[in-house]
Formats: sequence, C-alpha cells, structure tokens
Amino acid sequence: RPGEKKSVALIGAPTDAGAADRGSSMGPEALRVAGLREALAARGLQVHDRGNLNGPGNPWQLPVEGYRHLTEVIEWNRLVHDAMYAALREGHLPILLGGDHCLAIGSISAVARHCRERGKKLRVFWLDAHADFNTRELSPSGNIHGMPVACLCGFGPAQLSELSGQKPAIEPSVIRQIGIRSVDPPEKRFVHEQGLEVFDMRYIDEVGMRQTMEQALLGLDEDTHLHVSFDVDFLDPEIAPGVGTTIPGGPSYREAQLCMEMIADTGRLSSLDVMELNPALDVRNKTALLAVDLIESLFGKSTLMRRAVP
Ligand code: 4U7
Ligand code: MN
Ligand code: MN
Ligand code: MN
Repeated sequence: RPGEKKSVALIGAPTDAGAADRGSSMGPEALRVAGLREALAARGLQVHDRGNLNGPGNPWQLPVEGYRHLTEVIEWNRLVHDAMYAALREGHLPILLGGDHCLAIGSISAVARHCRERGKKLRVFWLDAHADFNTRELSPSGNIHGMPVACLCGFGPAQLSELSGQKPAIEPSVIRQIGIRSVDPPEKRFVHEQGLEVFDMRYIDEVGMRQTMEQALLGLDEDTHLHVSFDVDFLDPEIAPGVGTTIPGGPSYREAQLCMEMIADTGRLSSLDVMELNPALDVRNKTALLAVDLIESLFGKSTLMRRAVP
C-alpha cells in the first residue's frame, strides 16, 4: 500500500519461566524505557504498543522429567503464538519483547503458520551465543530457553512442537544461526546431525561479518519472510552485560551494527524477537539502550547517506 506507513506491533511477554536466571521478565519494560517506541517512530514507522501479555508467574521449581516449568512455558507460548499470529494477520510487523528465549517457539510457530497460509518462503536468523538446540534428553539444565530451535524442528513436547498446527513447524534448512560460541557437547552432535547452518564466532573471525551475512542472506527473494530472533547474549558481554548467560567473545558493537544494517538492506525483515534482556543484571539500562540502537539499524538507520563500499 504505497503512501501508507509501515506499521509495527510491540508485544511484551514478561516471563523468565524458561530461563536459568530470574529477571528477563523485566525485559519488555526496560526496552520501552530505553525508548524503543520513539526510535521506531523516528524511522517513519507507525508503532502500536499492544502492552504486555498476561501469563502465569514463575513457580521457581526444579525440572520435572527433563523440563523446568513446562506448564508455564506452554501457556506463555500459546499466548505469544496467538498475539504474534493476530498481529501478522492485521498486516503489522510484530516485534516480540521478551522474556526468555523459550518464547521464540510461540513466535516462530505463528510466523510459520502465517507463511504457510500465504505461500511465502521463510528464513529464520537466530542471533545468539547459543544454538538453543537441546532436547529433554540432551539438556544439562532442563531450561526450555535452551530448547526452542529443537522444539520448532519437531523435537520437543507436542504442546510446544505442534503450536503452528503442523509438526515440525519449520525445517532446519530455513535457519541460519549467527554468533554461536557455546554449545553443549551432545547438543553439538545433534546440530550436526540435523544439518543446521551455523555461522559460529570462529567463522565470523575468519571471514568477517560482511561475508558471513552475505552467506546467510543467500537465496533470499521477494517472496521470503525474514524472521530475526535476536537473543541479546549474541552481543559481546563487554558491551551487553544485561543478560543471564554471558559468553565472552561475541560480536563487537561495529560487527553487530553491520549485521543489522545488512539485514535492513534486504528489505525483507517481517518479524522480530528481542529476547533474554535481563535488567536485573544490567548497568543503568545500557544493554537495553544498545538493543534499541541496534534495532534502529535493523530498521534502516545507518550512519552514512550512501554506502562507500559497493
Ligand atoms: B539462551 C544451555 F547448558 N545450553 O541448555 C542450556 F549452557 O536462550 C544454555 O540462548 C542455554 O540464552 C541458553 O541450559 C539459552 C547451558
Ligand atoms: Mn537463546
Ligand atoms: Mn543465548
Ligand atoms: Mn540467555
């Protein structure tokens, strides 16, 4: 619709039931306080803040049969799925404000359902220090925020794996994982077995962020829905301390900016998760401010008026 402003819907999901640490439940509000709405509006977007979903609290219990807080995680993912799916149907670009990363199951299930109905191709960018490909059998923790990619690929409890109305919700071939640097040994074997395309930190060190992104973006066309699942622990903890599971050696500020800018350049970004921000561990909300800064780049804010490098 020419002349009409592109609209984004902000959906807050304040839970940490899938995580190892408490506090990512405060993520949505910290992103708002850091000026997310204003930053998106400044990019020329119409912003609809849908407020926060209202799900169960965190019972803070030990894992049962390999899953921690499975009941709560299922309920939250149902809520997230329904809210994301409704926003997509209304023509918005939905942004899920996490919350821990288990919620990407609901979010990406909604995106997969939407793409199936519209006959669109799907590409998922998983920006994370972790592969999040554990299962109940493989996981050392039982925390479901370490399992969303496996659940989406059909390896998980039915109530999570079948949310999109189809199991698996997505094929491993649609996923590109970027920034990975912490994978549990059994999880690693499973990642290889399922053939996930992983651009780990070693790869980024060797070829640079530019060539990494070129590779990850290969094959994207005008029929592709690009979903970005941004786990804030993707970033180097020196610049982004406000996350539960910090892993050193992540992308620098410049590398992260380039990553976001190259996604923006494709014009294909159609949905986004901003996950795992933990204000309880942050310093004067700086990680939230950094996340907002990077999201601005993801929506096309770049430093120069034109590109120096073709
Ligand atoms: B996050 C872990 F054991 N692999 O499964 C696990 F190291 O969403 C961490 O990427 C998972 O932050 C991290 O518990 C999940 C652990
Ligand atoms: Mn994650
Ligand atoms: Mn992570
Ligand atoms: Mn984490």
